[in-house]
Amino acid sequence: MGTIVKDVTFKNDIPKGFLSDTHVSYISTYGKDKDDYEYCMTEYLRLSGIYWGLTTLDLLNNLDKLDKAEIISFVVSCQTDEGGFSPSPRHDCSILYTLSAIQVLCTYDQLDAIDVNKAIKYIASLQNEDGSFCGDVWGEVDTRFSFCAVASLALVGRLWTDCPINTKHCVEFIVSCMNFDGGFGCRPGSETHSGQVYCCVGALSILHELHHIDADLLGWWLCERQLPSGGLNGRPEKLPDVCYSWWVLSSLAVIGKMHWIDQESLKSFIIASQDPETGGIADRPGDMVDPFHTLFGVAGLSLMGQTNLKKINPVFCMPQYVIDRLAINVEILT
Ligand code: GRG
Ligand code: ZN
Repeated sequence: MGTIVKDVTFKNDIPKGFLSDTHVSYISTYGKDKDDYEYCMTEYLRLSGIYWGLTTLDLLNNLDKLDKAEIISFVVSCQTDEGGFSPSPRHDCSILYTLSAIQVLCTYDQLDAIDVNKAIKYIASLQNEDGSFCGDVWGEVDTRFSFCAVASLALVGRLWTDCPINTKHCVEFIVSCMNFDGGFGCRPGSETHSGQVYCCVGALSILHELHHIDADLLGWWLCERQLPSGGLNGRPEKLPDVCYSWWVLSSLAVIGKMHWIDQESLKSFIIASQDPETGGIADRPGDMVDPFHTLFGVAGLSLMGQTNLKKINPVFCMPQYVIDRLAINVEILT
């Protein structure tokens, strides 16, 4: 007996093309009303929210719609005594928001606004003997945090010069999370998930250690994430979701296998997930839009060469011109 494929179908009234202007207005007005319910409820991830919105607007050639001085002073106010960044003032710091802070400041070319050395010490303090990283002082280990550490250090220029972490052990830990299907999980023995694949492939690409990957095996698992609707899921038996247009597609881009999926049908899935009235992109057609899925939809379209969008870097999920300005060279397989 065959397995039933879980997927979505499109209604008739889906948008026809990419609604660039509506996304600019959705992101640039998001958070203007500080009493808005959704805005208040997302305080615990604000700094990453700023990175999502700022990157989307930059890709859409509208970075000037945001108040640069206000954003930089907010980022500065999130650096804690430990050196890491919290999502909002008075929250706990973690390596996740530390990466977001560094990404925002790199895009604005304003790293000097914060105490970079203190942030670097914080990141290094989270590495364990086996090379893995904790996300914060509470001790959870996850390959997401390995990516955050490696990406942050590369962005501040401390991965190749005066590096404060053990990169050999860092690579060994990531490789120990590789599975029989070519993919990666959170920790050794954990199930492969596209989000973790993005993190591990990205960290190995920054470190120029992609030879550890079996690109044919991983490419096969990644391209099997595409469903008849054109959308991609995060692992077998799951529904498609626009954010996997980033986690899966960027991983395929890094291992040189983006042509293994049907890009036209993926574009249609992202286009169908836009809301023409509010602007923004949802996880799938008909759902509520949010800044997270808006970034990853726009970023996916940028990777697939959508016109009038800035080019994105598949590893850092930041505009390529920022990565070029920092002279960072990631490894990409061809
Ligand atoms: C610079 C873009 C960027 C990110 C920083 C934190 C991080 C590094 C990456 C996160 C990667 C990740 C784990 C993404 C997955 C997010 C997600 C949609 C999780 C939901 O997982 P499930 O299993 O959902 O609950 P599914 O789709 O499988 O039903
Ligand atoms: Zn999602």
